[in-house]
Amino acid sequence: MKYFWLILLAMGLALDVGMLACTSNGDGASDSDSDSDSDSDSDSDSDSDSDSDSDSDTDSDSDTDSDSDTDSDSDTDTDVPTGCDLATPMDTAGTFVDSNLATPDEIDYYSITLAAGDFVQIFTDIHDGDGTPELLDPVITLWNEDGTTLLATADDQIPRQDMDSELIYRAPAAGTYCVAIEGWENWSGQSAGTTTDWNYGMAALLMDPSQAGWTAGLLNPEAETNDTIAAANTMTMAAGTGNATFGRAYGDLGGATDVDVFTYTLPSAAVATSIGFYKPFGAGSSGVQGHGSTLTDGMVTLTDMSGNVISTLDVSFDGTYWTGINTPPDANIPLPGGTQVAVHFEGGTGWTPGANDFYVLEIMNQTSDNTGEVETNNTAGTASTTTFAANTSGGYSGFVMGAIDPAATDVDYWSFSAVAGEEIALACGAASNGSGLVGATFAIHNASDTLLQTETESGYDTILWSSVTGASMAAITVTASATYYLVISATSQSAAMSANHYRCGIHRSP
Ligand SMILES: [Ca+2]
Ligand SMILES: [Ca+2]
Ligand SMILES: [Ca+2]
Ligand SMILES: [Ca+2]
Repeated sequence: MKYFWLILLAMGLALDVGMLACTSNGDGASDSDSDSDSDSDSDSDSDSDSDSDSDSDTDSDSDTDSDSDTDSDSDTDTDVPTGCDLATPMDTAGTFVDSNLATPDEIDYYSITLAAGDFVQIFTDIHDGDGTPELLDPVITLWNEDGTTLLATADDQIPRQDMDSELIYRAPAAGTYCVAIEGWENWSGQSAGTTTDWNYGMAALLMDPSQAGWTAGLLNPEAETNDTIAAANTMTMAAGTGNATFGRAYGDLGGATDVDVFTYTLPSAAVATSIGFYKPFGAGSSGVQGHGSTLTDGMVTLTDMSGNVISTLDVSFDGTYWTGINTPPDANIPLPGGTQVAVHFEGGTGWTPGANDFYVLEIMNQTSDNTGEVETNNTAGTASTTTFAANTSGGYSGFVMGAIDPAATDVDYWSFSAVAGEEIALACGAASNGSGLVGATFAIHNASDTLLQTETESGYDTILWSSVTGASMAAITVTASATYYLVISATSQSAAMSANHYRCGIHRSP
């Protein structure tokens, strides 16, 4: 896509984990360059970091392959839009194909062979290191062998890092599958321009822990039967920066009663765990727009090892959580280091079994978190203090978290200073962060403790006061340099789970 999202965040923690996956891209066929260029790894640490725009970090992959090869060598693919019947075979071992589109409307076709149940990650790398601006915004589409049935479409990663695309697919049956690469303009039917230097790299990597190229510990495929805590699959985890750990749990639902349970232990330095849906559902969709998974609704339940429910998220992948991004909510649960927990995945409310109900969960154990509250802070005079740091948008961001305990009684005040003329944007979540708080209300008061603006969380909708598209309310522009208060309360606590936290990011723009 051609635009960037401005995402204001409720979490300020820097996860520092190189999430994504395969480190390899392996020095592919084409050239010597060893580019094990990061591309995938590293980048998604993203969405946590403080600032506003998650897309900011175009990080890493850039380094890419030193290779100066202007790709001439490997342009072996068909290079003509003849379709899947003339696709160039490629492996699923991560061997990098380095090629280009010769004309704006060209589509390159490749074929891969998969066994039934195989998960594969297909990804592009437009940073080929030749020193010229890379203008191709690649779209990956996946087809059946003869190109008659569209199985999945992937544009950008979500959250967006750059223009590269990435797709995870589970093969429901053994066979040959056809992968097409083309420019976004061509795919979307827009003017394709006149650029001819549309280089790209792309690879396919089987999501098998024994497959070289993956970060050790990252991949945790399910192994049935895993329907109970006693029979759960024990996750390995990959090591992140600063003792953080992360891993992917993935599988498919084999019928209406299937539950897949994975267990893991937070490292001793951890202070929180985060469970989110991987990009197959990042576009808020099932089917072709959801990487080809037919799963429409998924429910994640986090329990202790005795089965006591800490948190539940029951989401529709076709839901809209805010129109700017449509990403299903993540559970971001404060938990002590060393805690052992179980994640239960099953179909969500409204789901009926489909032909290929696969899922990928991303789990991160974090060693830093938003600033915690100090009770008692139920009045303006006893407010907890918000700490701000400069953000990448030229303003300041402060991230806070706390619990409303007991609900309907506890009130949390957070104080902060703002300068006349500053715009105050707010991003908050309780239920949308996996909390059982019902009717969580977020308000800004002025120095006289007079209400300026308030909003109550509904379902998993994001509280977002901002000028960005899809915001729930407008940001506030303050007219006096003074102390202000963020005030949080809740109607009640869900009896179905114990988590009672909230998180907020306050973003001040001069
Ligand atoms: Ca299963
Ligand atoms: Ca199962
Ligand atoms: Ca509190
Ligand atoms: Ca309080």
